[in-house]
Amino acid sequence: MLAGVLEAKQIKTDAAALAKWGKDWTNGYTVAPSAIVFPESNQQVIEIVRYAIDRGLPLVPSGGRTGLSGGAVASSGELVVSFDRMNHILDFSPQDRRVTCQAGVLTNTLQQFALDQQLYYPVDFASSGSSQIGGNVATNAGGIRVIRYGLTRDWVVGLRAVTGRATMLNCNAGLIKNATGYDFRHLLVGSEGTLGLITEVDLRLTTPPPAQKVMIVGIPEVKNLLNVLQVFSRATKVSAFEFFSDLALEKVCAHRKLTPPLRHSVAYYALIEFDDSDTEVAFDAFEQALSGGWAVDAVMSQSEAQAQSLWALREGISESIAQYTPYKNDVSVCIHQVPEFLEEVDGFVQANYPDFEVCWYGHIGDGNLHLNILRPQGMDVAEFMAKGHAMSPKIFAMVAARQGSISAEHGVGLLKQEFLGYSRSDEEIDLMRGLKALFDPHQILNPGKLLKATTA
Ligand code: S2G
Ligand code: ZN
Repeated sequence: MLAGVLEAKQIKTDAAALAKWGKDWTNGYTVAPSAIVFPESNQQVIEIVRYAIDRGLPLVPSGGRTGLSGGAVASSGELVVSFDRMNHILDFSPQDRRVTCQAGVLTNTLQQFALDQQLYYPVDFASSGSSQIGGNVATNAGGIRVIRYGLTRDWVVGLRAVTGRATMLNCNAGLIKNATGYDFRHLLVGSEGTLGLITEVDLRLTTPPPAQKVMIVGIPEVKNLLNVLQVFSRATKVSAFEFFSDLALEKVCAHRKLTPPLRHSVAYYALIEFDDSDTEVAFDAFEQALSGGWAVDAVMSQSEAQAQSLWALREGISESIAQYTPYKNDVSVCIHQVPEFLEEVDGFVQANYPDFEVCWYGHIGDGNLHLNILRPQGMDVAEFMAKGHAMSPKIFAMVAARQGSISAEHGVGLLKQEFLGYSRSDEEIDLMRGLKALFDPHQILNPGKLLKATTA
């Protein structure tokens, strides 16, 4: 296979490799790739695509394999293209404040590189130690500081990708301004490997923020989350505004043997991060929240170590509830709609699935809620997943009624593909199919992900 293109060490077909590189963090799918290849250059990626075209062989791009919608799952003999060996930082321009990474560079390697240049790459999330920048771009990863710094898309100033025509696209090449027609860079960002295999990314960097403070505020009623968001956003330069329910906190404290942050438990907690210089006004903001009856208690970090321990209460949720094989939804609505949407979902689940526990957490600051239903003790995983899948259309109808998104940051992949119509119109999906046919005329790029596969 691919003799003359790849060396033997760049091809794996053993069962352990197929099992490892044939999936991501999404469970419940068959994992059955035909082989894993590890290109080391753009030219090798082009040759792999050409090889796949000649044989009608579907390709699945694979980065850090931290995806949560099955975007990197190979279930039916696909050839997995892993970017593990394309993991070099290729260029850095201090004047442009721009770095060029191969797709396989780990997110936190990029973050550290930026800090070493006295600059900052602000997109961050719990999986940044494993995720690769190519996958972050392919899913337009969001994370915990979108409220201040935006999403991955906002930092991509150029990229190279191999289309399904085995052609290399060099999109925008790091320019800040470029008014020369359709910007394919932004088409490829968030395309989940279905329009092109991203091989290199040009990212702009910014000035590192000043020292940050973290506050956890106890909020008894969900409707007051937004009052607290507003009073802190007015008073401080908010870097993050996360939230989690008392159930989520209970699971993290139990799993990681941590102490709850406040004296008494409360229905919801907001984790707020802001510039250290705003400490005084943050206290004033909290006083306002207290006198408004919106908040009941709070704790503020007094050191970087304490800030990290408060963050651990939020970032540890996903790992702490994994043992309950949660049925996950990652949805977004406009910020003002969050409280009544959350209460509508709660009411629906309690009325129709009384044995389901709803574990809420997420990025309230950008309208993104992670709705995780914990599997009831003793319920079979398959039965639970089937019930979750049957429940999702009802949840998505509530999302659609608010013109929200059925996938805020985790992507569509396999998991949300059949529900795409709750967030995108028939006309839009038809146009997406047209783009897919143009960029991938042989239907070999991650077929069946994002859009239902059509017979080629
Ligand atoms: C988060 C991580 C994945 C999940 O914690 O913000 O995006 O849903 C999630 O558990
Ligand atoms: Zn998230």
